[in-house]
Amino acid sequence: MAEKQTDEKKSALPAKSNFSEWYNELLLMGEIMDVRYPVKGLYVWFPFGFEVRKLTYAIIRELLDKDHKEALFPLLIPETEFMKEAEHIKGFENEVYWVTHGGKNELDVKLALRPTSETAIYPMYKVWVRSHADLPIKIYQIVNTFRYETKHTRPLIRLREITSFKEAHTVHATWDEAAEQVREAVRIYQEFYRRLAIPTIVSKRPDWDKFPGADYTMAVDTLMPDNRTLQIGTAHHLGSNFAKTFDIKYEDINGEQQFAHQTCYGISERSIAALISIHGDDKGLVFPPEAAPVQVVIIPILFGKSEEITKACRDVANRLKEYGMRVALDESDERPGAKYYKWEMKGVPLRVEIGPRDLKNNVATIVRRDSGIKENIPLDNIEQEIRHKFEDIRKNLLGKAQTLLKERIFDCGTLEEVKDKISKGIARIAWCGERECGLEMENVVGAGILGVPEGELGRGTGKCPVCGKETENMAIMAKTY
Ligand code: A5A
Ligand code: ZN
Repeated sequence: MAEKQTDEKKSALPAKSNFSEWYNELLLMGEIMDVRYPVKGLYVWFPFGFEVRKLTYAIIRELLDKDHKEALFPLLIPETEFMKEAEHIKGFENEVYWVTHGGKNELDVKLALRPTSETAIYPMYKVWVRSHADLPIKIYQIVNTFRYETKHTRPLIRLREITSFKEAHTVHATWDEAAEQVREAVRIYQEFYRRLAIPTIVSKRPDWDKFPGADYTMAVDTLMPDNRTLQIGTAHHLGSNFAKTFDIKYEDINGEQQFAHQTCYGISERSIAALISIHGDDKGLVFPPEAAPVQVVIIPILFGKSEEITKACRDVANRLKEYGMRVALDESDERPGAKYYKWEMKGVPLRVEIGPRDLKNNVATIVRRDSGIKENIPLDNIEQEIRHKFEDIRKNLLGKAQTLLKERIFDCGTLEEVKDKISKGIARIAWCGERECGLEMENVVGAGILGVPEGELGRGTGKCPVCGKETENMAIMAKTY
């Protein structure tokens, strides 16, 4: 497949300003996902894309492994368990795929393909939780889940088989401890996205948009290049709603039986959709070094003294590899220009060129993918020099993305203004917090309220555009994926 593509005349990547076409073409040319699988909403990871997934998920694993345990629960959920929590069923029943037959035999109890795993995990939590000494429990799994999505499906963004669903499920003694865990989950996701140089906005979802069965939902959103927001993570306080339906009880210090309190939080390959979309440019993929399958590509610039240059390039490649970097040395017969093009498409953060003049001065020429800036660095301590550049690159990518986000948040005084601005980004407007007002605002604008964001963004003064009440809460509204 990869070979075949290079044989054919290369078609150019559409400009990023044409986001939808750019995105689809980039997934193929960058060898992230193949969209030609013959089932709607199901896509195939190319090996290169899967490498990006591995590196990205290594970060979330690292963050969770500090105080969570990884486990693995079954894909199939018996209808009898699935149907226990009324709100949860209402939220998911139209999205569930059912297994009804084993061979030619109809099953006595239908089996749901998990759309999410509360109802697979909580029957086991009922068995596992006995005493306050068993708490807290913090478990996560990374699995595929299935949702019969009826909105427009899109690779990495809205899937019917979510292939990389990281879901954590925690159990606590008290409601307050669970609330603290929700905050902790949000902090973990913020750190995860900081490492990927993706700016985020955290907000509490309005009541009508919370997770089915939750007391409340905290969401992490980012703004995509086409000015729509993408929800790239959520953390839910489940109260004791599921504990009551699944009978998850613990004996407290006084020997009394108490219902447990729970949280769950999840991310998916939407994290990779955001990574690619936010950093990519007209030349292709751009990765922060931590997520880059190839971090450094070395390109020999051969004029005359080829042997010496070849030797120097191989030497640098080995040194960087030994230093722990992911390195490609491109010794193919292609011309340097063609090599640049190819590795730029692949998002390699740093290109190292070594030519006769560089060698004479004992330097290498490095070119950054994020900024295009070219400079000479001494060969003697090239490892440390490059390592420092990596951190600069991540910071620069995050800074650029943050600026682009800030420029697209618009303060609005009226719903008319919101309507006007919403095609350009996120609209910020006072909201009294009442359900009726919120629903009316959504109605008039034709877009959703994401919530009242945490921090500065959510604070201000103004009058609710529906009831006119003075408020200090600012809500954000946006077109969403
Ligand atoms: N059990 C909880 C964690 C849960 O299922 N929450 S959730 O429904 O909000 O999903 C978690 C995250 O998965 C969402 O915030 C979103 O980023 C992602 N997600 C949800 N549906 C998706 C889909 N069809 N395709 C890709 N990602 C999806
Ligand atoms: Zn109001």
